[in-house]
Amino acid sequence: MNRVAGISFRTSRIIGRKIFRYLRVTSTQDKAKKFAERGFPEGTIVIAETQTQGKGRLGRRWVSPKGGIWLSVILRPEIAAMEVPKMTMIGSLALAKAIAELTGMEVKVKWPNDVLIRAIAGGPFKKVCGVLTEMVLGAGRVSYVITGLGINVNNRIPSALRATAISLRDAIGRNLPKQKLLEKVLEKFDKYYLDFRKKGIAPIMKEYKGMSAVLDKEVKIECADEIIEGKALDIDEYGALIVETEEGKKRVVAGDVTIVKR
Ligand code: BT5
Repeated sequence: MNRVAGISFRTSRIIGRKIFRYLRVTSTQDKAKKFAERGFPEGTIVIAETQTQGKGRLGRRWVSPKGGIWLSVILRPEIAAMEVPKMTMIGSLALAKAIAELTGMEVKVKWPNDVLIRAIAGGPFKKVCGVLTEMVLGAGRVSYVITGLGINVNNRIPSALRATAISLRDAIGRNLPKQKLLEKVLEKFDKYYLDFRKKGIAPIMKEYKGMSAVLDKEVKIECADEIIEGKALDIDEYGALIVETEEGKKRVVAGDVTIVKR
């Protein structure tokens, strides 16, 4: 049983069985990687009050001031490299379900790694969480995976990001108890991760698609070397987005999605 500030995680069987807490780190991803290299078990978590070099995808910065939840989970799934995006889906779904259950808000997942909420009914959905999955390969297979979860809880959002980003406090109008949310997120992550190990990704994918902000929408996707426009049709079993474009169906494995208003 792990204790975090007096709260017991009785429900968490794998995820959160060891928790390392820090006031300030460069990035919880890097700390978790060091622990993984030293052989720490699956489910080990690194959590920090602030990150000085919080990371997004493709070397982008993740703003991580006090008041948010910034954590990384060590995973050791027996999967091929092309299955690793499934860990991002598990993380996003766990975050979305935890927030929806605790706040009663409408929550959406935006492929591939965002969780969205909105402050007012009918208003725009904005990013409240981001997920970053990094993997390390050894002997031709996945040696371990670090899945990082960033949640804007009671932290201030810098003005430059306010058009697209939001905190739970901004949406609810009051501070949210961080411990309670953390416990819920770990409980959900544990549940979905165990489900994945037992039954594969299909049941998780079904729930993920049910909360999707992009499916059936006209989208523009900025990929590394091209921009793809079309209708988001489906997400396949490897977590790739299937888009109907003027040149036919395309399978997109990574990119930044904008929903195009028509
Ligand atoms: C992500 O990248 O969304 C992944 C974020 C993962 C953060 C967690 S925190 C714990 C762990 N340790 C880390 O160092 N990272 C993980 P991406 O989709 O590339 O989005 C990055 C973009 O989101 C930036 O370029 C900004 O535009 C925007 N952004 C930065 N900070 C934000 C924030 N706090 N909330 C919302 N949007 C933000």
